Amino acid sequence: VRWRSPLEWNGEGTTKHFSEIFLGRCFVYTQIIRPELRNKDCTQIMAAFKGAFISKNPCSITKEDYQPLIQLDTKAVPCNKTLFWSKSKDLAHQYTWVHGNIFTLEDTLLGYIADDLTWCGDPSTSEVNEQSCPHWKKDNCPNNAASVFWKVVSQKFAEAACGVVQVMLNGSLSEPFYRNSTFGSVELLNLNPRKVHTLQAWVMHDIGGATSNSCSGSSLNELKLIAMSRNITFVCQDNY
Ligand code: DVN
Repeated sequence: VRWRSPLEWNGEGTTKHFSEIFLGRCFVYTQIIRPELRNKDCTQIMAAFKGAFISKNPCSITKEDYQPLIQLDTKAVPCNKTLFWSKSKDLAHQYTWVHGNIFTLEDTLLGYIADDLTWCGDPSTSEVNEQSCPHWKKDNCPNNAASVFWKVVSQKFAEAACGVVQVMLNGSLSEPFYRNSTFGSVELLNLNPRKVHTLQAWVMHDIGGATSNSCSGSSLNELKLIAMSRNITFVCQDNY
């Protein structure tokens, strides 16, 4: 076995002051944003989060590593209030912030805490690695701590959805729907057709960009076919 020194990875290291930011966000969320969660134990949630990747090979994290964490987050989004997004993160979050009663993954506890953070461990220490972390593309390391986390929480978020679900897509791209994205490869395929009757796409275009009607294009048609094959009604609106 050749031990990798903690300097070798091509991605940014664990976010500085990771633990303080984690706990701060957890307390903001559970005490202020959703006071009905005020009895959650943020120290326990952080211990479960770190337990998934601390002292492990940072390219060999498994979905099972995150199960103890997932079991601590029990609050599901109400029916008809789930918003997925792909290549439209800022607009989607501005929308849910203004709207107040529709939720992206990053408006739920674990998504809120982890949004825009970087984290990884190293087998030789029980600390986080602040020097560098595997980059999901550049290091040929698909099973890194962050990618596996987002896959697990995205899957759970999609499985829990019910009623009509929304997805905001970026109509200024040639492929607003991209099959290999998290939305295309995880969330779409984990919607439960017995609970989700309709998928509604909002295809947003850059203001001042070329006018287009992406809903009638081939990329959205691919999404429509996948939804229909799963017995989910598909509706699409340009520039909702
Ligand atoms: O519905 C949302 C939300 O619920 C989320 O968890 O999944 C959906 C968004 O993911 P997406 O469809 O892949 O959307 P994007 O815009 O392609 O990716 C969002 C971000 O995640 C990007 O910053 C990606 O990094 P990048 O491409 O800019 O370097 C990043 N990302 C995507 N796939 C990833 C990943 N990061 C790590 N590992 C992956 N496998």
